Amino acid sequence: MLMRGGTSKGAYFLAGDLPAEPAPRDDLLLRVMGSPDPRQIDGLGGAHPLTSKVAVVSASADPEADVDYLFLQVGVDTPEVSDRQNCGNLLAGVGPFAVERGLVAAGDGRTSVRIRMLNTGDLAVASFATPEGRVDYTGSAEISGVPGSAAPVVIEFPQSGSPLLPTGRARDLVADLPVTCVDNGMPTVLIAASSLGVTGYETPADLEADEALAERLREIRLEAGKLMGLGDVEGTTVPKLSLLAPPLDGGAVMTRTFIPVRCHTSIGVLGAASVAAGLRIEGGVGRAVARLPAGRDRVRIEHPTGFLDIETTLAYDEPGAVPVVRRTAVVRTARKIFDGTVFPRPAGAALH
Ligand code: NQM
Repeated sequence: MLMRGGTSKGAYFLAGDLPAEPAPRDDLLLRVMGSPDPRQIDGLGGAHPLTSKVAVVSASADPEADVDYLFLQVGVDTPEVSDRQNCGNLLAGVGPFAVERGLVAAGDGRTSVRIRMLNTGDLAVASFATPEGRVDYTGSAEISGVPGSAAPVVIEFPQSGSPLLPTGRARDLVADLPVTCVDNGMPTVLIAASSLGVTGYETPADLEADEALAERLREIRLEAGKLMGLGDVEGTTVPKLSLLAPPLDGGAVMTRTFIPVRCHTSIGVLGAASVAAGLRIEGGVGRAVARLPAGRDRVRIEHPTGFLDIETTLAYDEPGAVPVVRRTAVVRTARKIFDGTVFPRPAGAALH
């Protein structure tokens, strides 16, 4: 099934319909999406990392979850399929897909699906409208980056298993630049845009065209990846890099997020959750840039095409300690676009 999940689009599969072993599965998915090819002309992919995604869903053996969700990022112009990051946008389609495929019975009017996210091991609970036992995709919820409106999918993340500050510090000096390395579901490096000599209000296309910036970001990412315990991150999609600038439209902060080479046209859900929690860290680089709403858990993250509201509840075990994120919540929408049979490029077809 082809679905839009939040501001991304991907192919959703039942795990049982794909080879169980990663190597033949990934080979098949590359051929399904039309990769490697910058235009993905011979497959389902949309020629951008945000539209070259796969969700693999199955019934869960875990008593805490109804379904398991494995996210796979399929390279556009590289023959790579990676399970090293999660995707909170495709996550929005997982609950509806599970109901569509009969993995979860629709509730009376509304359905909640408990989802084990296999990439991180964390849990999410998605709830959405199911009048008369069917998923209703129509509704009045609007999210920035998607035209029109659709039914809201409310997603809650109970406490994440990973430490909020992977380096153990609120601020690190990486490639001679102050950064805050944070992980509230997505490893992300926060950097004040001004410290890189940009405003943070440029268009994604202008930022992507800046070769000196790209080289600087690459350097920062490789060093930050090691500090965050991710090892050699060359060729991987995490950590992401979020450039922060003061808000323009009443939010807490303006962002330009590199994922990690292309600049996001909006911002990822878990990326935004990580930014939202990271801004609130005492001594972090976001503190001087952001305008945080006093006494409120909801933080509005501005991005190139609008904003994303994230609720994070932080708890301090002792005053001054690194906080623990108790709960994160977000509203997304999803839509079934197409359901049918995909005909992958034949195996072994020569690529030039
Ligand atoms: O951060 C893009 C997206 C994402 C990931 C990326 C995402 C998230 O917008 O949860 O959703 O950061 O590669 O789909």
